[in-house]
Amino acid sequence: MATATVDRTTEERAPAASPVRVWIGLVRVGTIAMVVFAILLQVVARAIIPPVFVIGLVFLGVTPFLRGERRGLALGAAIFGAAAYVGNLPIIIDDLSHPESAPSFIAQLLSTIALGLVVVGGVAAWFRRSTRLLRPLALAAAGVFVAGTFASVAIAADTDSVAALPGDVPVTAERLMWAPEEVVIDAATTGIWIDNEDGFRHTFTIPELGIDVEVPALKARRVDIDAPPGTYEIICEVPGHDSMTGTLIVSS
Ligand SMILES: [Cu+2]
Repeated sequence: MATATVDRTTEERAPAASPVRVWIGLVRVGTIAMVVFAILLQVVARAIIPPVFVIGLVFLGVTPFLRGERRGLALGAAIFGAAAYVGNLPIIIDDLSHPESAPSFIAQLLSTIALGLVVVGGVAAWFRRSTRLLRPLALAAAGVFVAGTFASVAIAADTDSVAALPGDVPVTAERLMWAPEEVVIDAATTGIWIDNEDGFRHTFTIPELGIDVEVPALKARRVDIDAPPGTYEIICEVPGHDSMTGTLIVSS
């Protein structure tokens, strides 16, 4: 008799939230993290990145309405999140395979985990799944983010910049552009020193000369130049960096 009373009191004091509400809460955590990601990535890029801006805006707009039993909205957010992830997959895979460029690696790790929460939460809410897996899922997500962030920061700290040599001509990668866009060198030039001021990696690539230098975020690299007089195209081979074109002019 006494036990039954205690049980009922406990139940009245802490009514169990419905699984649907809990899953929708998880979707909301994911959409808020996506808004943070969108801001973070664009601060790192110091530029508006249209797809990221739109994705951030959609999640910002939907977040206040992700409450109660709105399973349809949660599922819609999940489908949008999955489409956004697949649509940006080449860029995401590239960033995640380069932990030495810590700012972009950490931002994409955040987006991967955030979209994972949105998709899992939205689908689980729609199908009214039990919340048994919620705690292990949340712990795994937090663990992967913390471990990945620490590893990336450590690897980036261990990645050295290369100093310029006398006779090098400097080129800067900044806000998805080469500066200057036209690099003029002569016989006295020994090499090109490439300084990456962006929070993500670039490649300094001159296909005609077989030059392809990997330049991690916020690091510098150099390359020897020994080319016949002429004009050569400079590009960056990182997915989404089509705006990075320049010209190397070797004068006689
Ligand atoms: Cu680039």
